[in-house]
Amino acid sequence: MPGALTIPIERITDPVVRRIAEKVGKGERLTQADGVAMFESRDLTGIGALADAVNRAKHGDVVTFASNQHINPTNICTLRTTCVFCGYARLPKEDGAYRYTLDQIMAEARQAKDSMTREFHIVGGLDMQAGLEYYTNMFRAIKAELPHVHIKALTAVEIAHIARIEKKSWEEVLTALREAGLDTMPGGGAETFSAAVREEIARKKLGAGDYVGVHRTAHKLGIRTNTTMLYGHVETYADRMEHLQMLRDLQDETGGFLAYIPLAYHPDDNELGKKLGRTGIATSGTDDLKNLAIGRLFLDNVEHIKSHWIMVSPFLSQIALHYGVNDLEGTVVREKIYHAVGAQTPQGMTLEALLKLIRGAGKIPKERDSFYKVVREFDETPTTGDKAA
Ligand code: V47
Ligand code: SF4
Repeated sequence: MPGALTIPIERITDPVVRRIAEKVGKGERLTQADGVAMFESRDLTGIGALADAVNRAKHGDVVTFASNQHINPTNICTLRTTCVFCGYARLPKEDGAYRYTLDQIMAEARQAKDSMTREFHIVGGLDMQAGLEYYTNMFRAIKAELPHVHIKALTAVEIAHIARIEKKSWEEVLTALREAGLDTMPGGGAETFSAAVREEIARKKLGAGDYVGVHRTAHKLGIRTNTTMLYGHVETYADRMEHLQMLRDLQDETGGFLAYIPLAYHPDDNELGKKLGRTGIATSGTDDLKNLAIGRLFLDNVEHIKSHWIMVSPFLSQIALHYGVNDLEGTVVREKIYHAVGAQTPQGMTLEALLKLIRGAGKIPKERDSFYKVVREFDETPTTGDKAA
């Protein structure tokens, strides 16, 4: 259960992190410089212990997850050649390009009928043929057949794309989508906000100000959203903190973010990976854990920090439950975007495997809905770790 915040000062060896811990203890907000100092510090366990203390004060030992199914309606994308980190997108006539018809979407969606899926996570490319009607028809059809499934769909970048091709405002597009069944929005498309980084990895993508602007518009309409940061490519620690500052500022203004999910860059099968000469896993376990822990500490106004096990492996996500994380990307059915860039993880996880992972960390698993309301508790008391054979 949530409780008082106790700063684990004795577990922190780096004096710089100790000073940051004292600020946290006094309820003072961290600065971007504090964040950079933590990224530079070698005291991973100290930073983790601090993030864990803050997380426990908010969520106790409870770790939530949702049962969701990914649907990627089209991989055709006008930014295919300029988002150099992306391995998923295709040009319209390129091999492997696809755009699902409504029937194909419904065939995928119907898999949720006899399953525990409560959420569809629907994102795709910036396809000139996928305008407002394509998505409003899709959402209406899904809600007509599967009214109990929540629709978390379309990144800020996709919203802005639809608005541009339809010559409508973001507000008009979001309002029409909501009327058709959109419930919340995912956090993709943020990448790293720094203009210099964007110029290098996503030259033509919606800029930081507009990403924030679309989310602000959604929040003002009452549409809650998630947010992300892509890390581990060409960005600096200062870039990461500038990014988190923009997210914290918007959250101060609107309170509309549900969760923050740092996304570890994967270098396979994309131009950027080739340019950087990297393959396999680009980030390190240390950096993955720091991104989660620093997200927890700096984003003091965002309730939920989610680890995306598909990107960082189930085992690292399990350890992350002691580094400030209170939520795991859920059972997930058929993930495609990261598997296009070399993710070696499974494309989904069974409920049993997820429960084992959470319990193995000594935590209490609870299934949640898309607004983080607990919808299912599980009987057994958690173990404090794995049993020897
Ligand atoms: O914006 C693309 C990322 C994001 C690569 O809101 C890559 O609940 C790593 O945002 N290496 C889309 N990442 C996915 C996303 C997301 C995922 C899970 C949950 C939620 C949520 C949101 O995928 C893109 C981009 O940042 N991505 N290519 C790559 N090579
Ligand atoms: Fe298109 Fe998104 Fe890939 Fe960029 S990251 S090319 S916008 S699908």
